[in-house]
Amino acid sequence: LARFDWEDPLRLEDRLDEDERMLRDAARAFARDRLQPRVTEAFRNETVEPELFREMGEAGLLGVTLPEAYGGLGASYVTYGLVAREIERVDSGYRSMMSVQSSLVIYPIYAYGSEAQRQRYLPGLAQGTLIGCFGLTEPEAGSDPGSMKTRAEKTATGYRLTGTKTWISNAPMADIFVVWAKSEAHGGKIRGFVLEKGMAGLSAPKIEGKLSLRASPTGEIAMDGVEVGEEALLPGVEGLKGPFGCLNRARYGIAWGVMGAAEACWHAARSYGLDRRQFGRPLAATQLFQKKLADMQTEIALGLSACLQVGRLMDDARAAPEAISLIKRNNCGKALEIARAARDMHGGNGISESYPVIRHMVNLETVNTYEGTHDVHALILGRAQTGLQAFF
Ligand code: TGC
Ligand code: FAD
Repeated sequence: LARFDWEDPLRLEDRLDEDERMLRDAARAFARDRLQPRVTEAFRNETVEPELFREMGEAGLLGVTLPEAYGGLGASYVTYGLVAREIERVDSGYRSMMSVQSSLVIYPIYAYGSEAQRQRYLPGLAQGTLIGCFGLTEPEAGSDPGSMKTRAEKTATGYRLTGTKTWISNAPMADIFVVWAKSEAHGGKIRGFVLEKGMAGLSAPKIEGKLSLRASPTGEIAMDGVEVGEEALLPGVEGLKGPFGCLNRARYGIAWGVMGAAEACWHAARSYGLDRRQFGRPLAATQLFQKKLADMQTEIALGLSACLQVGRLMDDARAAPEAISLIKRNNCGKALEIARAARDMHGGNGISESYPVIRHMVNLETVNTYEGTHDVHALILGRAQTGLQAFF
């Protein structure tokens, strides 16, 4: 009879190659040794540690898919997903730092940037000596980024940017700002610009009072007539497909990442149920408890399997954005349900920072919302199968 591995019921491990396993193991060790010891304090106090980017960069975790010529590892999208899963096993905020840097800053500069922009920014971003952020969302344009108000006006030597971005991960400590604006010189089309910390009129105040994702800094980007040269424009893309090309990659990584957070909650609930005794026996000996563990195991195994399939399609340049919406939406929703159940299964202890479950639970509320809300991805999938758009 084939052996059943309760932690890997569908034998995901067998479907990975040697390099993927090796880089996954390195990310797991990094997460265990460098992130796990910091997370409780970082979440409690919203500690901002820019040096964490340098440590992630040294470990090769920031430019996983970036070609080696620019300082990356040149590895597969499957590897990128495996790394996201290991980091988010510790905390969604740490994965957020990594995925913004990789998919939302390094990727657009690599894919849409000039050779001069690539040379100037990519090695530092991959090493983590430069920190990047991505400004798409605005106070009045969240799910509907096409209605953004940020404008780029033409000047004699370049552009003048005016507008406000909000809810921007990494912004308060960023050196590099990839921002999207409607450019009058390009018929009002959305274009990408790379701004640098210290430019006149540019500021990035921290958003206070977050009760979720507290280990990851979030801010606004205020652009009050920021003057940039022609060299700040990303020349290789125009229209919403620019930012969406980046979001496809980040959403894909999130689908893997949230499975890491869900696994952490599942394992914690299992251990707790084996140790904790009520009514004269372990909680894990009750039918209700076992059913919840079985549901968690099933959803995580299916979610990871779907991630691997989409990852293989990505590496083959055959992953449709809607396939990414499907796994982003479903895996975030399932991970949130799993975290809520695990929190409940810990009883009163489940609300304490001594256990990881409530931290994962409140983090996953953000992850279910950003990069396209759960319902917005439903509308993307609904449109794809009916041909009818239901956004408005
Ligand atoms: P729509 O008419 O659908 O499309 C406009 C143009 O964009 C193209 N496009 C895509 N291209 C590539 N990949 C995709 N996924 C694409 N989706 C759309 C499309 O082909 C079209 O191109 P063209 O050349 O024909 O003009 O646009 P719409 O305005 O109707 O869009 C609606 C909707 C809901 C699909 C979209 O706006 C959406 O996905 N909204 C969600 C917004 C979102 O995800 N924001 C994320 C902000 S960044 C973030 O949250 C980072 S958190 C990171 C962290 O901390 O980890
Ligand atoms: P809204 O769009 O106002 O949505 C509110 C509610 O209405 C949701 O439930 C939504 O599903 C629903 N809704 C919206 N439209 C429809 C519709 N047509 N039909 C039915 N229901 C609808 N953005 C960036 O650009 N860069 C970042 O780095 C970044 N980091 C973030 C970090 C954090 C911690 C958070 C919380 C957000 C971050 N975001 C970032 C912003 C994020 O992408 C947006 O919050 C998200 O896209 C939703 O936009 P919104 O908050 O304006 O909500």
